[in-house]
Amino acid sequence: MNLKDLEEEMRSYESYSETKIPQGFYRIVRLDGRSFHKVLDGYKKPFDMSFSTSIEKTITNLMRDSGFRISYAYTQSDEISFLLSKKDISFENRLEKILSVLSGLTSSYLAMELKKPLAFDARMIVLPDQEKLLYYFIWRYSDSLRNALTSVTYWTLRKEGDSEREAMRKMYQKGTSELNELLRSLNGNITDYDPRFRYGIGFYWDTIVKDGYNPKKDEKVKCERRVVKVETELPKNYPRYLLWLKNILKKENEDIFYIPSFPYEAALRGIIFR
Ligand SMILES: Nc1nc2c(ncn2[C@@H]2O[C@H](COP(=O)(O)OP(=O)(O)OP(=O)(O)O)[C@@H](O)[C@H]2O)c(=O)[nH]1
Ligand SMILES: [Mg+2]
Repeated sequence: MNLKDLEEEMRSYESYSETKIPQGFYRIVRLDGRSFHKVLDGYKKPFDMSFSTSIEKTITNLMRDSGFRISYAYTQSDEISFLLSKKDISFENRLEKILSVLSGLTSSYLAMELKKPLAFDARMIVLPDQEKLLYYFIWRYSDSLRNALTSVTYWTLRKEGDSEREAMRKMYQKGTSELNELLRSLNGNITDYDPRFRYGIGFYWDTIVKDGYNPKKDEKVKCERRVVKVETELPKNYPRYLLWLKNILKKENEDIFYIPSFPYEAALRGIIFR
């Protein structure tokens, strides 16, 4: 027995280190803030613009500097979805590496912004085709609408003097249309809030042309630069969001060439799109 044997044996206990994501799939990493109800204690409820700006900076930094090729990112509440480009071959698709590095980087960027320790959990979503990829993003978008409606209704009840328990009781088991009704009866209006808090925020790549200078030839030149664009006013209904997303992903060569029909359409109807 020598040290090489020890190394080999010990490595054999790294049970998941060789777990790889199968090739040819769309990969999305979704991060969710751990116990953010505590981390964001003292921030404005239900929505805080400075927190939103911090998340915005965090995601922009991640897209620029993480070393991963991220085609699109979407955030709502305390969660972030990163779509990895099909051209991204970081860590040879090793699951543990991708999840831990992305969540570590995101946590440290945001911790620097908020000036306190925090963490994001991470999961990998592996999608078989472009149809399911688009469904995924509508799902998170509709979750954002529902979350926003729930938070606004809850905090409107609280402002009206209800205790935590009373507010929860009035909202118990209510669907989206009933919550909308309840909110209207309280003269609350979801459109009073910035669209980013209702629809979430999208991040994508764009190319801009800038004036530059070539010192060797002593002449003005045009330079192309890739920049991260932040969309804080996403389309206000899901068919238009789909179309918008399709165009963004097409520019990133993600092969999105058709808009699927959406079998969950009826289920989404309860959410009032404005
Ligand atoms: N004050 C404030 N809180 C926010 C804002 N956005 C998100 N949050 C908080 O983040 C929480 C996100 O929900 P969850 O992810 O289900 O709850 P969590 O506390 O992070 O718990 P786990 O994710 O299960 O660890 C919300 O319940 C809010 O408490 C904001 O703009 N302002
Ligand atoms: Mg959370």
